[in-house]
Amino acid sequence: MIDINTSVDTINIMLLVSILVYCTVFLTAVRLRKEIHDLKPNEVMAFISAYKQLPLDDLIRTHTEQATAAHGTPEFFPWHRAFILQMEDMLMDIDPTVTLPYWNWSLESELPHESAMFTDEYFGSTTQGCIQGGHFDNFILNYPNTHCISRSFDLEDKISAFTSDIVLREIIENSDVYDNFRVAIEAIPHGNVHVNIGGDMATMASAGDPLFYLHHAFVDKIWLEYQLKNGPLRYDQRVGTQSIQMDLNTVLEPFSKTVFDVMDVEKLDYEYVEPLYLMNLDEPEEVVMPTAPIVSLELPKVEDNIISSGDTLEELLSMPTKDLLNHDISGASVCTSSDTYLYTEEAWIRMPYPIQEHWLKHMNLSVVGARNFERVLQGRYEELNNDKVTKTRKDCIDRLEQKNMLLGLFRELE
Ligand SMILES: [Cu+2]
Repeated sequence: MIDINTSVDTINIMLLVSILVYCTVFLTAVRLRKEIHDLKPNEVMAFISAYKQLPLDDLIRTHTEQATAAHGTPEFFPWHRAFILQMEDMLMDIDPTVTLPYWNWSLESELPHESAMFTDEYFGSTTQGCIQGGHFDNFILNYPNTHCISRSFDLEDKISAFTSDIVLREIIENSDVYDNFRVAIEAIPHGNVHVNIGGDMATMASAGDPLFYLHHAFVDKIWLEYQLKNGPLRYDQRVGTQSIQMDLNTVLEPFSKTVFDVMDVEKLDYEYVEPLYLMNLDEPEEVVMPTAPIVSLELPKVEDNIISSGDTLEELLSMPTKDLLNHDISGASVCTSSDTYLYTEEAWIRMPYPIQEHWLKHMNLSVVGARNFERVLQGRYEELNNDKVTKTRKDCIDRLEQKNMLLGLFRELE
C-alpha cells in the first residue's frame, strides 16, 4: 500500500531536485557581461591575463578574411556577435570566471582620452605608437605581419568626441528599418571609436587590440537594444546595389552559424548588465571608479553675466540692504551681455568630427551616406546645444526676477 505522505514527500523532493538542476544548468549558465568600469581590479587582471593567452593572430586572421562579408553589409551586427561570442568562449576555456566586458564609450564620449581605458591599469596610456608600459607593453602580434599593438589618437594626445549617449539613444529609438539602423551605427558611432583611437584600431588588425572586443560588445548591446524595441527577428536584407543575398539563413563564416542562430541573445545565454558605476554604491572600495568624467553637460555659471557691473547675484544678496540700494544696478536688466558667452565649448555637447573618408572606403561604407547622416546628427547636436542655451537663458531670467523681487522687498523695508 502506498503511504500518501511518503509519495507527497517524494514529489516534493523530485520537484526540489528539478529546480536545483534547472538552476545549475540554466541560471548559472548565463554569462554576465559587465561594463568595464564595474569590474574589480582583480577581475580586470583576470580578463587581461586570459586575453593575453588567446590565439590573437588567428582572431585577427578571421576578422580580416571576413572583412568584406562582415563590414558594410547587413551581416555587420550578426557576424560580430558570433565573432565576440567565439572569443568569449575561448576566454572562458582559459579562465571560466572571465566573461567579456563591454565599454560604454558613449558615457565618456566628450573626452575619450580621459577614460580609464587609456591608463596603464587597463589597456595602456600610450597615445601614439606601440603601447609602452602597463599590461600591454610592446605587445607583439604576428598577423598580418609582426607588429606591436599601437594607438594613434587623432588629436595627438587627445581623442576627438565619440557619439554622445543622448544622440546614440535617439538613433536606437528612432530606427525602424534594420539596415538603416545598421548603417547609422556602423558608419559613425562605431566608426568614430575605431578611427579616433587609431593605430591598430583603425585597420582590420583591430581584432588584436583588447579595446576592439570591449567596443564590439557595446556595439552588440546597442543592436540588442534595437532588437528589444523592434523584435529579435527584425532583419531586412539590404536592397539596392547590394547583389549578395543576406537573409536569416546566411551562414556566418567561419562559425558554422546562420544569422538566425545569433538573433536571439536569450538563446545564446549571455546578458548585459547596465553600468553600475553610474549609481552611488555604498561600497566605494569595491568599485573601480572611472577616471574620466561622465558626459558633462554642465554649463558655465551665468551669474557673472547677469549683472553687467560685475556683481554676482550672491554678492548682491550678501550686501547690507543699505549698500545694496545705493549700488548701481543699471546693467541688471539684461541676462547676458553676449550670446557668444553661452556658446563656449564648455556649454556644448561635443560633436564628432567628420569621419575619415579612407576608413569609410576601407569598410565598404558609403561616403555620401555617412556625410548625409553626419549632417543629420550635426543638426541634432545643434538643437541639443541650443536647448541648453535656451534653458540657461531661462534660468538666468528666473534668477533676475527673483533678484528684482528681493530688491523690491528691500526697498519696501527701507
Ligand atoms: Cu569588424
